[in-house]
Amino acid sequence: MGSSSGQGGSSNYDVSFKILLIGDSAVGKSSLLLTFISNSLLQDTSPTIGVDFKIKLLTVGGKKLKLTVWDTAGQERFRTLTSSYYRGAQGIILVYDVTKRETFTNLSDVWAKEVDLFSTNQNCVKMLVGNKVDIESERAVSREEGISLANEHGCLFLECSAKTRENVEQCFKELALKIMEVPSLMEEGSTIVKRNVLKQKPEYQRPSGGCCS
Ligand SMILES: Nc1nc2c(ncn2[C@@H]2O[C@H](COP(=O)(O)OP(=O)(O)OP(=O)(O)O)[C@@H](O)[C@H]2O)c(=O)[nH]1
Ligand SMILES: [Mg+2]
Repeated sequence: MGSSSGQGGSSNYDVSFKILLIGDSAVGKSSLLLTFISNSLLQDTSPTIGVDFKIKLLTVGGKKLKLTVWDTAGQERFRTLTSSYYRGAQGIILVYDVTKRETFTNLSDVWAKEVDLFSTNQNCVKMLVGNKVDIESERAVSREEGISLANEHGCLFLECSAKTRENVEQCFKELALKIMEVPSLMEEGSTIVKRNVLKQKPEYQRPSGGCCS
């Protein structure tokens, strides 16, 4: 499946959205993204330095989407760096680890506040994701608590596992579907595509064949 590199040309998709992954270090943000992008089994990841991003083309609700997913570092020393990546995001995924209570409480104490401070899109769609449900025996946050926090902050909610792939694709698809229901966000996503088409035009019109020997 088309996953990397944005060189594919804008005719390959109808809309383009920017999605941001945030949450404490080691909750599995990079793992979720890798699982979503590739078909390989969960690899060992190192903590993200600063930020990374990956591109995925997929079809949702009959539309061809280009998702640029920004994977931020959860470690506190990168916090000031991370703030600039909120700009222009249409969707934000707030991730916690269902086996580590602190990562859940930090969503209210730290991450939701960051979203309010730095998000430039008023209508931006948020999603709360509880990861690592494969280690059910170590669960420290119940599904009900997750749902209730999501309601409190007006977020969508899903529990998933980057290890078993359970619900991973759904996270991104449900978020994209919701973004597509918001007219202003949908328009933004389409504008980006139009702008790219214009940008690429001169290149397409360049005469072929060299002129110098
Ligand atoms: N059992 C299990 N382990 C997971 C899952 N997702 C991630 N992990 C493990 O958790 C550890 C941290 O995962 P990362 O994806 O690096 O975490 P992160 O949120 O990107 O961390 P930072 O980049 O520091 O913010 C790794 O050892 C992963 O293999 C999961 O669903 N189940
Ligand atoms: Mg990471």
